[in-house]
Formats: sequence, C-alpha cells, structure tokens
Amino acid sequence: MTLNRTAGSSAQLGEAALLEMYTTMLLSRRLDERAWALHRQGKIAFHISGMGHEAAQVGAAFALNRGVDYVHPYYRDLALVLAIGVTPMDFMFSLFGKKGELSSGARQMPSHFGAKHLNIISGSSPVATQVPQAAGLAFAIKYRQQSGLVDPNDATQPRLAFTCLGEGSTSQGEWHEGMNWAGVHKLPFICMVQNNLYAISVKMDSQMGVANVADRASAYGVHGVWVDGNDIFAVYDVMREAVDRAYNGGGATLVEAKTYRPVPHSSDDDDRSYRTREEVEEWKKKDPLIRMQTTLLNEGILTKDLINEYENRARADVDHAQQAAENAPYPEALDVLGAVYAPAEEV
Ligand SMILES: Cc1ncc(C[n+]2csc(CCOP(=O)(O)OP(=O)(O)O)c2C)c(N)n1
Ligand SMILES: [Mg+2]
Repeated sequence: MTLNRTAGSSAQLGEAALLEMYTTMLLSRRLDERAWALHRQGKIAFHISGMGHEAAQVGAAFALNRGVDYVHPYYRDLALVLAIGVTPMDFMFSLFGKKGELSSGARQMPSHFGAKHLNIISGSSPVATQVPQAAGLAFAIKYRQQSGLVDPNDATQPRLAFTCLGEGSTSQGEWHEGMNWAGVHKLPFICMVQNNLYAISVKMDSQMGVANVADRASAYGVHGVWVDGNDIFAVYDVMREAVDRAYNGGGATLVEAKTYRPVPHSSDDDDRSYRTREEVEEWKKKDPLIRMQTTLLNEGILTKDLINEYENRARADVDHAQQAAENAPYPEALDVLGAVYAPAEEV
C-alpha cells in the first residue's frame, strides 16, 4: 500500500494534527482491548467494539468542526467520539454503569455515546433510527440559516449533521427515509456507512443487490462516494469534500467507508460460527492503526521513541480511567427517575 498524500486535503494536515489523529486511534484501540478483557474477567456486562474502524472514524472526525457540528454516532464509534472530546474516563464510567456517566446517567447500555456539551446526540438501540433524526437536525440547521436566525458562516454554530451506521442497517426503512429527506431538501448532512461486510453473522450480499452502498446515493439525489475505510487520509479527503459541500449549500453526501471488524460483533457473539479464521487473519494485515503508524514512521513524523511514549501514555490513561470507574459509586436507585419525570415542584 502506498499513500499519495501529495494530492487531496490530507496533504495539508500539519504534524500536530497527524500525531493527534494517531494518538486518538491508539487510545481508542487500547481502551477497546481493555473493555474486552474486563468483560472476560466478569467485571462488565457488555462490550461492543470499534476495533478496525478507527481510521474511518478519526479521518471523519478531523474533517468536521469538532464539538460544534452535530454528530449522531452508532455503537462502534468510540474513536469518533474520543476525537471529538469524550474522555477515557467517560467511556469507562459507561462500561461500569457508574454514577455521573456522561451519555445517560448510566441508563443506556455502554457505547450509546452522547455528550450534550459536544453536540453528540445519544442514539437508540434500534439500528438506523439515528439517520432520520440526524437528517432532522440538518433540516433544522438549514431552516435556522434560511430564516436568518443564524449566520450560515458562523463557525460557532452547527453547520451540518453527521451520522454513522453499518451496512447491514441500511436495510432498515429509517435509513431510506432519512436519506430521501436529505436529498429532497438538499440538507447539510453526511451519512457515513462503515461497511465491515457483516451484520452480526449476515453477509452484505444478503442485505443488498448492489456492490457498493454508495451506489444507492443517486436514487436519493445525494452525492455518493466509497472509500478505503482503513486509509485514514483517503477518508479525510472524501470527508473534507463532503463537509465543504454541506457548508456551501451543495447538499448531502453518502460516504461508504469499506472496512472490517476483526473481532466478534459484541461480547455476546462467537464469530467462528460464520467466518473463517483465515479471512480474519487476512484482514488483520490491513490494520488501520499499524498502517498509519507505518506511514508516519516513513514520513519521519513518528519515531520509535515517540511510539513508545504514546503507547505508555495510552496505557496509563486507560489504567487511570478504569481505576476511577471501578472506585466510583453506582447511581442512587432513585436517580433512575431523573430526566424522565419532572420534579414535583415543576409539574
Ligand atoms: C432494528 C434492529 N434490528 C436488529 C437489531 C440487532 N442488531 C444490533 S447490531 C446489528 C447488526 C448491524 O450490522 P451493521 O449495520 O452492518 O453494523 P455493524 O455492527 O456491522 O457495524 C443487529 C442486527 C437492532 N439493534 N435493531
Ligand atoms: Mg456491518
């Protein structure tokens, strides 16, 4: 694999941004690995992994106005939300379901990421429901801009809505409805399908009769593009184009990032029942984290010493976050009623 970074927006990325992209992917991977270990130790009830998807997610995040543009993620988007500002501590608190958990006060399952202060919208478990919701956010953005309530060039305001889902989830009606709405209204909207070839055990060719999810874009009147989702620079480039389109009134984009999930669907799945070990091993050779590390080493941006330093830092961050979450109390039983029922005095 050779990267041509003389062309495309990623050629403009400075050293600091490149290293932040790398360390975000690394942190996500180490947190994710720890979550699997904690599950096998019986310390947490459930984990669903973003492993293998980190380049697609971090490449996408860096193209956005992070913390300002609306992001409606799905359960694999750990690296995406870390890039936007969710912390290892936030993630560990959600794994352990501890008091103060960021997304929902520990009501939701882990990896239902939400952070009001970062404009990350918490999703529901039924897959694809985030798509019409995100298209609705994009509609609100356009409406507010056209009504003169906000300046379309004001970078302190959300100027697009970005959402993600898997390729299998595009079989849901909600996906088609959201995409259609985005096309009809030319919305500032980007939908990224992280195509890892499987929906749990169901292969892609059982979900659709087209070779690429992106082929469906023209049916909705949106721009469609597929990209190697394990190549962070290629993802960044197509995302920059999609972001420019959204910011400049050019309408919505469907980005299909082709990738792979090298681990089972979740902590409750055994992938040996539906795919060969050879297939998994082949894909592990395309690991996006190693790929980025190699590129940055070749470019002289990373050194062996820096790699070790970042590795130690990531592991220390994970240890620290785990310890804090293990030591934290559970929510009070009555907290379950908060944010569901208004306090009596407000009724
Ligand atoms: C409406 C609905 N049906 C079924 C499920 C159970 N379910 C959770 S994830 C998943 C697979 C989704 O696969 P895909 O969209 O390809 O995403 P991936 O997990 O591969 O990233 C299924 C069937 C669900 N959460 N919601
Ligand atoms: Mg999938």
